[in-house]
Amino acid sequence: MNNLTLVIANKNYSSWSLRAWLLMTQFKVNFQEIRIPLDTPETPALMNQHSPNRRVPVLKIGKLSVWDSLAICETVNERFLQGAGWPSNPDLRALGRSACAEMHSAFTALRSNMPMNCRRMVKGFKPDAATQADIDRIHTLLSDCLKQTDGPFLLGRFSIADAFYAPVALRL
Ligand SMILES: N[C@@H](CCC(=O)N[C@@H](CS)C(=O)NCC(=O)O)C(=O)O
Repeated sequence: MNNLTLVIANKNYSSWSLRAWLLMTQFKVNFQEIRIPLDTPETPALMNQHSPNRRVPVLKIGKLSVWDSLAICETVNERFLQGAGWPSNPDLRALGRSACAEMHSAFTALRSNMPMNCRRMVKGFKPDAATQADIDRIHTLLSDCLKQTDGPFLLGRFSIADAFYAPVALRL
């Protein structure tokens, strides 16, 4: 047993949770899952109990807590995947890391105007200019990644970059 627990919110709404969960599930890492429902009276106390920054996802490795989806994915890659979470080619790794960092620090219009909810279909949605600019940038970024290999995933084999951009595909 790895003594691993991933604390997440509902995967339908929490794109950051989904990213860590997808990586660990796709690579068949053995972990337990604790789900904290968002926006309930119990949410703040549960966040306090499980998360250093009162946000999810959090990965618990024994007594160690790792928070933030990107830190979790890198830690899982290093400790449990022997590096298989990134391509072996260093240029592709750098591209994937750039793409994930950009996901982390950008696309604010897309995130606020196109929230993740796989169960909901929106008819007649017209993105505003800022949202359209995010969509255009994502299209360019993903196309640039896909051009590098024969696929089938963004950088060839499934990688952390796919875990990071799957929720974006769901938003679109
Ligand atoms: N940058 C963080 C973002 C984490 C985040 O904002 N998580 C949201 C859920 S998607 C959260 O925990 N919100 C707390 C709350 O709504 O009470 C990451 O990548 O993990």
